[in-house]
Amino acid sequence: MEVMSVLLTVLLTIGLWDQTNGVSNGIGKTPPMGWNSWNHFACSIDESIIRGTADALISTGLSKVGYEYVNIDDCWGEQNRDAQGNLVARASTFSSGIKALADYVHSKGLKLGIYSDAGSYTCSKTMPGSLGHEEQDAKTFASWGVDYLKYDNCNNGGTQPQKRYPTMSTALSNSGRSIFYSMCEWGDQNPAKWAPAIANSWRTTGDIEDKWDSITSRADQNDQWASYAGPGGWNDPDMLEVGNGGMTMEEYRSHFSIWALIKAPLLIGCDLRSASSETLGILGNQEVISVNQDPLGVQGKKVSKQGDLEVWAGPLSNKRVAVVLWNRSGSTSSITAKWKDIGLSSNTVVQARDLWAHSKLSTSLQGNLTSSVDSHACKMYILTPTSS
Ligand SMILES: *[C@@H]1O[C@H](CO)[C@@H](O)[C@H](O)[C@H]1NC(C)=O
Ligand SMILES: *[C@H]1O[C@H](CO)[C@@H](O)[C@H](O)[C@H]1NC(C)=O
Repeated sequence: MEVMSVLLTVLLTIGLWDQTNGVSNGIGKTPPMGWNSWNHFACSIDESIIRGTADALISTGLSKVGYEYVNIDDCWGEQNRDAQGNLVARASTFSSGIKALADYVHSKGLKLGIYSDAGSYTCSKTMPGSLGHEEQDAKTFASWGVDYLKYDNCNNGGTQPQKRYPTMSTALSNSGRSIFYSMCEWGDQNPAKWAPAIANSWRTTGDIEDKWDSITSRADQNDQWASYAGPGGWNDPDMLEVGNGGMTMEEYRSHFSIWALIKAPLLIGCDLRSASSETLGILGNQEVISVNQDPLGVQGKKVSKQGDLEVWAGPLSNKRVAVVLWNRSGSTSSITAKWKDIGLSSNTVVQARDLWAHSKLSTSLQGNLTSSVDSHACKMYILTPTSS
């Protein structure tokens, strides 16, 4: 036992072990950032889309602001396993194979993600799931150079997720490669309560849609689990819809701001090869991204609400506070964030920086921050105390 405690002390001292959230695979210290094929392409994917997206992450500059994962969702494989029981890339759409794709993505300094399902078939039913094949499939993914696994929940035979998801976690740990483990069981059995020990992220909701009501409801459902998130393990209210065309730019700005504040994975879901400059302007806002990637890793929460006028906030490193004033109503309104609601003492004086205007407010503030906010829009700030 003495040996163990000495070893633990050494690990703690050199930083190889910490008691933050998450399966102890050492990854996901900040929420993952990247792209996933599902929200825009669903099953209509092929290797040229994946390569083109990797190219676009570089050419748009998005890789420089932190987006690194290129994640293939459902429909990448053949209907049947090969004679040895291995998953096989679909010959008609991924003829070069997943290893070649991983090599290409890695050559750009990016990482490759893949998808499977904790059931007999994936959700599309076009390919096998990994239930009962966890060790073999995890080894296959590792041998291909995969860096991220999204693990879905269809066709599961009615077995509880607490029985099915740890098996893949162990298999990934035994695979010989660091693979981000993204559980996608849609919030069944309140995964925030048990997934932090086995996964790097867990969905808290059903699938997102490119609609305002979907964004607001997913944000609210995810909010109740805020205290369970932290470095190494994150609540996941599902991937971004920014740029897919179903909402206004103000609505997309709100969607992105709230996802950043609540430390959600920032996984782009549009076709980046043809994204507009407005879309890229939202996704590429480094000041908003800095809130998401802040090393403190505390999920922001809804802290006050008057009708459809809401204040969301959370602490950042260096005693700073991130605040979103969010107007969910049908008309422009004034919204006030009060210090007592956002974790500042009443005598604290702050400088406020507007993360969308990219400017500091001209006067310092004490007690509250009040601003007019358009319908379905938000304002987002970082408050830096100058005295208290
Ligand atoms: C906000 O603070 C200002 C300046 O301290 C004060 O005059 C104002 O009444 C406050 N507004 C609200 C809504 O608390
Ligand atoms: C929120 O913004 C909308 C659209 O501009 C506006 O019509 C509405 O009045 C605002 N909400 C409130 C409570 O003022």
